[in-house]
Order: sequence, then structure tokens, then C-alpha cells
Amino acid sequence: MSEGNTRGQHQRATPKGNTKRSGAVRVAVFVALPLLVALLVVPAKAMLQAPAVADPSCATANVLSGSNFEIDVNGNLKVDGPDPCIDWLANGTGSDLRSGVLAKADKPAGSTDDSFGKGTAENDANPTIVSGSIPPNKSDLKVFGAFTETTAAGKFLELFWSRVQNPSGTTNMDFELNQKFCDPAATPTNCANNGSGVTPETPLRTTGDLLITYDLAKGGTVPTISIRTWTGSAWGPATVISGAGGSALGSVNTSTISVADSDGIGPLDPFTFGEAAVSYSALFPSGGTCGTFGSAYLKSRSSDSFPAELKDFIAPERVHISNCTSLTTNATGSVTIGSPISDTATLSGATSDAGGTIAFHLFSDNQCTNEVTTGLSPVTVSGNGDYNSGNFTPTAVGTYYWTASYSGDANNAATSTACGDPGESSVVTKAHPALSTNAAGPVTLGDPISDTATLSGATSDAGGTIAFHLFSDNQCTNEVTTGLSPELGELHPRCGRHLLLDRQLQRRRQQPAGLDRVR
Ligand SMILES: [Ca+2]
Ligand SMILES: [Ca+2]
Ligand SMILES: [Ca+2]
Repeated sequence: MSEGNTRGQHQRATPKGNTKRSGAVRVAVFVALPLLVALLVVPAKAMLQAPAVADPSCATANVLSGSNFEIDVNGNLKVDGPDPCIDWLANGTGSDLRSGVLAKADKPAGSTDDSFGKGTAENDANPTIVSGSIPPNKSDLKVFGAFTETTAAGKFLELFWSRVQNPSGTTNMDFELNQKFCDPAATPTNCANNGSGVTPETPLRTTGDLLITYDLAKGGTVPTISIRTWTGSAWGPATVISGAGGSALGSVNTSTISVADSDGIGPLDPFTFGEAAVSYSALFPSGGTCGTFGSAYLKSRSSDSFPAELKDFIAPERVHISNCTSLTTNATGSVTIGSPISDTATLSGATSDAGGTIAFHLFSDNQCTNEVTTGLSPVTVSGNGDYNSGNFTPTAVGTYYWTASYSGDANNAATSTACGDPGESSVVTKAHPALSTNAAGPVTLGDPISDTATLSGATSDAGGTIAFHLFSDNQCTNEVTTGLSPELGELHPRCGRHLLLDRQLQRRRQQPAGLDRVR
């Protein structure tokens, strides 16, 4: 659990924003934000999971193609359009933040507010953190938000920033997505060096981390959304992803947002709230392996210039932003030879209209090197759910090992199960056939006797022999030497799997008829 999410430990801020801190809590909480507080105590891992949204798509004007999330021309948090339109709030005026929305408040403006200092710029891998250097005007951040949305058309990341007031000049907000999350107590090696004597807050960057920049010109109402990738030592060049046909869309509020229209985050003056939707196609380029970001945070930059110094930031929050799909499998456990086995794969994390196929492979060894020819075809995928391989009937006993591979498609990464995964072996055991017998008799002394054994429950190609023994007493202790040989089995054409064996046998003259014992 990330810091600041522990129920009951929040300290109420004074109206001027001075927040007492308990040892484990570093999230500032506004007096007017009871509902936001409630959301902040939800375990971060559960926060960024959006339910699938069915067609048709949101009919309001300003949504990113494929998304149903309102990036209103005049940015706001309430739902304006009809279902299936969504926004930061669950519904219209007066409603709470939508389930799954991450809303992280900054420390209150003033002497305790953490910010970047000493000329720290975006390309500094170890940004310097200072306290109290942000005057409550330009760049003083308030709350940032994140939400992940899955629709039939794909997955989207929505982001918002809010600030204390509207300064003159440009608006430059940077959202950083990191693979690592910095928890100084639990995972200090995930943390950057934020300065001597400073408890680190920002994560160590990993190649492939992303910076989503929101740049609004002075007097502008439509921000430019760009994306940069961490190369290992610096941010790579900016790629503009907004604009016509783009994979991102942003907006800013041009009128006041009331308390009731913001679940208490407001009131927000014009130009103090900005929102953006970004397609996963911009976050996770196709053709690569799937990826996951575990940390997100917001910072304000002092000007349009990318190397300009950074100002305020809202400490990173744990998130789960991923295009990875996952397959779990459950194979037939144990069967008797002659019965079919199959595997069922459960696809999750994919878009609701996920296509592609799942191929099932069967191996006769636990290293999955000897593949068994099953003749099974790949199964066509239609969204998340269970997919069965179809039946295959092994012809030899033993333990069999399944693997399943999802091909992926344009919106969903490929994934496979590993050899030896739990629930991925099927044991094929020997058949347990039964014998029943029917001895001939009674006969007249001098006539032959015989026994007929009926074998059932064996495989159709059962081999081996059946041996007949004859005794002269009802305890079967005195065996009679018959000279009979064990019989090789052969299939009786009229009796299916039942094997009929006949053998002429000379009956002992002194034994009463009908007491032949055969086993
Ligand atoms: Ca909106
Ligand atoms: Ca709206
Ligand atoms: Ca701050």
C-alpha cells in the first residue's frame, strides 16, 4: 500500500492549508474534500481498473476516438452526455468521483509544500526536492488525477491537473509515468536521490519511462499533448500526440467549476483545471512486449521551454497502467486412458473486443520438448473469458503438459503460459478392467468342462493374457493340473470390448458336476 492511503490517519488541514503530519502520512487533505479522502484510502492497486464499456460510444463532441471519457471543450469533471459517456465524477452535479479514479492532493500551499528547486529541470535524473519555495500563485499544484478506461475499441489513460490559481503566461504540466515506484522504506533502491538529507519521493527512472506534457499557450484553450521517452540518461524528443487524428486529446476549464461539480476539489477558477485522454497506442507502441507503469506524478514547469526549471510537484502515487494481457489455465486433471483431456485458458486484461487466437500445445515431458500431435486448432478469441482447447484422447498413459499462447491483436499484447504452470498437467492412468467368469456344467462324467472369462473396461487394443486355474476344493487350495496355457486376448467381433475365451478342459471324473472352480 502506498503512503497516504491508510484509512484513519489523515490529518485535517486548516482553512489556510496547514496540515499536520503523522509519521506515515504525507498526503495533504482539504477540509472540503471528504469524498476525495475516501477515495484516497482505496488501495492504490485497485484504483486504476475501469470496467469495460459497451458500444455505442459517447456521443458528446469532445472525446478521443474510441474513448467514452468527456474531455469537455470547457474542461470539467461532471458527466454531461448520455450513457455511455463518463467523466471524473460518476454522474452529474453533486455526484462522487467515479470508482477507480485516483485523485492525489498535494501538500498544502505554503511552507510545507514540497517542490523542485535549485534549478532542477526535466532531464535531471535526480531532481532536487525543497520545501516552501512555491509561492501560492504560479505553478502551485492542488490535485492530480488518473483513470484507466477500457472500451471495445481500446484502452485509454485519462489525466487531470488542478492548481491553486490562474497565473499569467503559459501553462506547462508534465505527467511522469515510471515503471518503478519509490517507497523509501520498502524499496529504497527504486528511489532517486532527491538531495542530501531529503527523504526521496521520486522514482529512479527506467529506460522506457514516459513523460506526457500538457502545454497551453498564453490565452489558449486547446493544449498540445506530447510524449517523451526516457532513454536511460535523458528524455528523448517530444512527439506531439494531440491534434487531428491524434492519440491524445486535452482541454482546460474556461469557466469556474463549483464544489458540487468537482466532488469537493473545487471551486476551481477558470484555467485551473486541465484534463487529457491518451490512447494506450501512444503509451505502448505496437510490436513490442507489453509494459506496465507502477508510478505516476504531476509537476509544473516554469515555461514552454523543456529545459526550463521545474516548480511544484505532487508526489508520485502507485498506479497500475498496463497493456499486458494475462492467461491462466486449468487443464483436465486425471483421466483413465481412453478418455479425453482438454485445457481451458482464461484471458484477462484484454479489451472487450479482443481478437486473435489462443493456441494450445500438449507435451509428453515436463520440459515441454516432446510435443504431442493433437490435431487441435487455435481457438478464436472474442474478448476476455474462458477458451477451451477441445478434446484430445491420448493413446498412452503418463503425465501430459499443456501450454497456451494468446496471439494478441492491435490493442492487446500477446501472452503465453509457461511449461509446468500450476493446473497445466493432465495425468492419464491405466484402465482398470474387470473379469467375470461363467464355467460350463454340469456335464456327464467323461465330457469336457471349460470356463469363459469376460473382460470389460479395458482399452480396445488391450493385450496381455488371461490364465485359468482349476481346483478340486472350494477353498481353491488343491490345484488341478490342466495343462492349459494362458490365453492371448482377441476381440470378440460381436461383443465390443468384451473378450471371450473358450478352452476345452477334461473334467476330472471324481468331481461332482457343477463344482468346477475357476478364477
Ligand atoms: Ca471532463
Ligand atoms: Ca463533462
Ligand atoms: Ca508539492
